[in-house]
Amino acid sequence: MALADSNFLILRLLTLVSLYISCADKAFSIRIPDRASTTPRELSDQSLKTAVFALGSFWRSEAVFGCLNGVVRTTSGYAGGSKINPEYRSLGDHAESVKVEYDPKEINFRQLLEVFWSSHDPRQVFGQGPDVGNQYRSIIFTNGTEEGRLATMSKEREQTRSRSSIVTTQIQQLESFYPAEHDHQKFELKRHPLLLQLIGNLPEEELEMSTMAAKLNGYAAELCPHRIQKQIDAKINGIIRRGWPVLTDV
Ligand code: MHO
Repeated sequence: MALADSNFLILRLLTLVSLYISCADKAFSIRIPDRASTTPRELSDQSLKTAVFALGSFWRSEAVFGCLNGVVRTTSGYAGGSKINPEYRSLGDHAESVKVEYDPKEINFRQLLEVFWSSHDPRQVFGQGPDVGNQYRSIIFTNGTEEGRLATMSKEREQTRSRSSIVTTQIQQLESFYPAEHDHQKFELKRHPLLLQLIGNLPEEELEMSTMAAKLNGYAAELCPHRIQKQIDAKINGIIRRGWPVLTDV
């Protein structure tokens, strides 16, 4: 088949696939990538809020928060230290962190805190599981006194749950957040070429801004809430059952 023909066929099949999938959850739909619409148009950046957390490897942290409804964008990065322009191999005193941009009409800081506490073990000292080191420490970054108050209250609650061990989580006013290198953004999603293909193999900058990529990143790591994980499973299986365009000839 000529290259132009096969491209056309793939485009047609993709169109059918995108028509087939109805979008029950507006934050997640698989469709032909529309280069201009990968960032939610209806939300201007001013209406979004930002939260930053450190809870172990940022590959995992980004996946945990990316899957939540109301989270618009996630970015892996470095925060909590003093080194200027940290890098993965020399991050100095920073902690691996995730920046979460969210729509406060859909999810709030209190709910994000709940996800924070339930997604790691804040009693572990100097790391999380096999990831050992200061860069994996647990931190809630705050922006203003109200967030500081909510963070402190939630930490006290967490501490009363287990009196025998100390909750190591620090609460800090956010100073700077340095985005990590591209390789560390949507890391879990990038391990799944099929999923990348499903959203149209977006260029790196678009992938990093995309709400759907943030969500699929959580799905790829199997870190979405059960209901969302199943919902995405069903959509993807539906696509495959109905004949995902597999290129058999070139
Ligand atoms: N357990 C991970 C940690 C990577 S992290 C982004 C690893 O495979 O090394 O620091």
